[in-house]
Formats: sequence, C-alpha cells, structure tokens
Amino acid sequence: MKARDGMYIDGAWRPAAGLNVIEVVNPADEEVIARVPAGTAEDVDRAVRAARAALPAWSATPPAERAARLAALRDVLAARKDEIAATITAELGSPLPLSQAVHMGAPIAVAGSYAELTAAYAFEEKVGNSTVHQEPIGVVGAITPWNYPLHQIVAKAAPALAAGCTIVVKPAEDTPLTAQAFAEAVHEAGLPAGVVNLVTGLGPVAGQALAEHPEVDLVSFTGSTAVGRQIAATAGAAVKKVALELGGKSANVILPSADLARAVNVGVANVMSNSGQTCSAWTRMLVHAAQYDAAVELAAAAAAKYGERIGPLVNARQRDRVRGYIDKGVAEGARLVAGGAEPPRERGYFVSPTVFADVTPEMTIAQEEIFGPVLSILRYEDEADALRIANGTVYGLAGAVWAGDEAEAVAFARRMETGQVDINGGRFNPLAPFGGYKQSGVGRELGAHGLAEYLQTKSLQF
Ligand code: TXE
Repeated sequence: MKARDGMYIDGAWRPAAGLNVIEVVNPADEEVIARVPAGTAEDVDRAVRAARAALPAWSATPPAERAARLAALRDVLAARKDEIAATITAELGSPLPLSQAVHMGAPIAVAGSYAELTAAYAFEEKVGNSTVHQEPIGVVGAITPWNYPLHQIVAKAAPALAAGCTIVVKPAEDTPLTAQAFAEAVHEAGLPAGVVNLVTGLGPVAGQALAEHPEVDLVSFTGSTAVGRQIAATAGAAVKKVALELGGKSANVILPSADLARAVNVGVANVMSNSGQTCSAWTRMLVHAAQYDAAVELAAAAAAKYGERIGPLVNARQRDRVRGYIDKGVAEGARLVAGGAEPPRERGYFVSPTVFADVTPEMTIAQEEIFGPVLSILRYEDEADALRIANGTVYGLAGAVWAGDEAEAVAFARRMETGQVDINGGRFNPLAPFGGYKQSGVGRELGAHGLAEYLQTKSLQF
C-alpha cells in the first residue's frame, strides 16, 4: 500500500499542518518502508472540529442506516482483506497467515457484529411513566496501539459509530499505514464526511492533544498502564469520560483433571501468537505439582516448534524490553527451558519463543507484562493455591481454565478476578465483552457492553 501524505479529516485527505514525518519500519528487516506525516495539535484540532460538526446529523441518522454503513464497512474490509493484511505484515511483522486470519478476521467480525447489534439495539425503552433514551456521548477521541493495528481501531470506531458518535483516531506511530487503510475503507463504505477522522502522529504530541481537547467527550485508550493513568488523570480533571484497556498478566490454570497435553500446547500457542504482543495472552501457566515436570517438558517442545513460525517484535525498544525481562528472569532464579535473550537472527527485531520453569509468584516475570514471546510456568499445590496465584497480580484482563469437567472449570473461573476467561480453550466471540478488572482497565469493548460505553442515558417523565 502506498502511504498517504496527509490526514483524513472531514471526508478527504488534507495536508498536515506541520512538516514532521514518522518513518515506518518493517520490523522483520529493519528497512524504512514509508513515511507519514506526524500530526500536531493543530491537525488534531481540525479533526475534532470536523467530528463536532458532523455530530448532529450522524447522531440523528436512524440506527438502521448507521447499521447499513457498518455493514458496508465490514464488506469493504472483507474485500480488501489480503491487501490490508499485507500492510499489517509489513509494518507489524506478523506472519501473513496470522494477519489474514486474526488481524483481519477479528475486525471484520466486529464490524459485522455492530451492524447487527445496531439494527436491533433498544436505544429507547419505557420504564413505568418514563421513556429512557440512549444517546450518543458525542465526539470520541480514540488512541490505539500497534499490536492489533486494525482490530484496535475497529473495536473503538464500530461501537462509536453504532452509538451515533463521531470519532477522531490517533493510531500508534509504529502502524500508521494500517490506520490509513482503515480511513480509506471508511471512505469507500460511504460514511459521511467528518464522522471518522484520522490524525497520525506521536503519542506525546498528537495523542496528548487529542486526550486534552475540550471538544472531545470521551477518550478511549488502549495501551500501556503508564500512559493510561496519565490520560485518566487529564480526563478526570476535565470531568470527561474515559475508557481504558491496559495491560494484562493472564493466568492459564490447568486443573489436574484437564487434558494436560492439549492445555499446554494451546497455552503455548496462545502466548507465542503475535510474538506475545497480546494484552490478553496467557503468560502465566499454572500447573499442579504432580503434573509440573510433564507440563514443562511439553511446553519446551511446543515452544521449540513454534520457533519457525514466529514474527519479530514491533520495534527495537520492545525487543530490548523483552530481552531485559528474560535476563531478569534468569537473574531471579527461574529456569530457562526454551529460547533465551540471545537474538536468533542478525536483522529484524526477533526474540525466540522462551519458556521459564520454576517461576515463583513474586518474580518480576510473574508480575509484570512482558509483551513478548515469554511463558512463565508456575507450580501450585492445591486449588486454593492456584486461585491465590492466579489473582495475585495487579492485572485482571483475561485468563483460561482447563478441567475434565466443564462445570469444574466454570466454578474456578467465577472466582478469578478477571474480565474474561476461556473455558477449555474457548473461541473468539465478537459479541462477548472484553475488558479488565483491577489495573487492566476501565470499561468494556465489543458487543452490547462495548456499545453502551459510547452512550449516555436520558429519561423523560410523563
Ligand atoms: O505503549 P503506549 P507502547 C503495553 C505493553 C508494552 C507497553 C509499551 O506492555 O510493552 O505497553 O508499549 C499513544 N498521550 N501495551 O510504548 O506508549 C501512542 O502513540 C496520549 C499494552 O507502544 O501506551 C499509541 O497510540 N497518547 C497494550 C498508544 O498511546 C499517548 C498495547 C499506545 O502507546 C501518549 C500496547 C501520551 N502522552 C502496549 N504516549 C494493550 N493493552 O493491548 C503514547 N501515546
């Protein structure tokens, strides 16, 4: 895809206000593949004004018509699936089959799910002598990360559009080309001018300007806890709503009755997929003491096999961060059974699939989000111990439970302090709400719960 030399504002590509550019690098070979404009506060202001101007007409558009535009967006994304997948692979480094199946598959499903939800959603109900109306919250500022570059945008834009909101997207600096492809798809899908706007740029410049803009009614952010905290403070001071999707340190709890080989193999694939750059990845595998050695052996073998299929990390900073965590794991006494901090290739930001055994709950690698292909295997003595370890981090985004009996797994899952749990493997469901307990975030994305984030409630009494 050819990079656009401008910002998508008010239905057209407009020249950027400043002259700075961002270099887009292919993380597999470290080559610069494109340059896009680095937006300033002025670009953000133009985009927010366009979104504000488009709000009255879009929010008054009947839900059925909004649903039709979302269906059109899904169709355009589906038609351009292979081309956008190639763009994702070029700037994120993910293997092409993963880009096609997951990086494109998920947002296509999400756009489609919102087309259906919008058409059926109860935007108005009768409660006693009142009518209760769900109205769009207004102009949304969406700040998104690079790890699922299209999905993270669609997971915010689709429910915002469904609700009748207008939006300004500030995508991650590592993956602006995918964001430009999204804006092209929006245009092709016939969304009215100003309903969706895109400003590429640096987080502390364009991102901050968007988060601070007084005409933005809701800031929806996905990214690091540090930036999320800052955005929440800014929004709180302005009494503005904020939705945060932050990090995770999810537990994959394998109960003794589970099919151990399946649980371990799926568990390893879950962590290694997308080179571990998934906030919901099951980065801590919890195994009963009696099965521990067998699980470690299986996991080491699975990780070694995964080595041929893994892509690089997104940039040098993330690679170095992940290597730092691997060194720390070794220094704190965990036992390396696969991979390691040594770079597997000369060029590209690669890290080998890495597995640590003998990890104890207080170790850094068992507490902090690594965001790389690194699995920690922890031992538990009984169910109470497993639950204590599973719940023993500041995060609570996702998790998994495996058991011979589904009811046993569900009973355990209900006691986990986390927003989403996969039972015996689970399968992606675009209608299921996704979001964090504890420091993993505020609010939910996807499904009807995700739509509700973009609505505010008015009641009329008769
Ligand atoms: O995130 P940042 P980074 C976690 C993961 C990763 C770490 C660092 O642990 O290792 O965060 O990643 C924008 N005001 N996650 O540095 O900086 C930025 O431009 C406003 C978890 O890439 O938080 C980008 O668009 N915006 C995660 C977005 O914030 C600012 C996904 C995310 O970047 C800003 C990604 C500022 N001051 C990283 N500074 C998940 N939950 O899925 C940056 N940004």
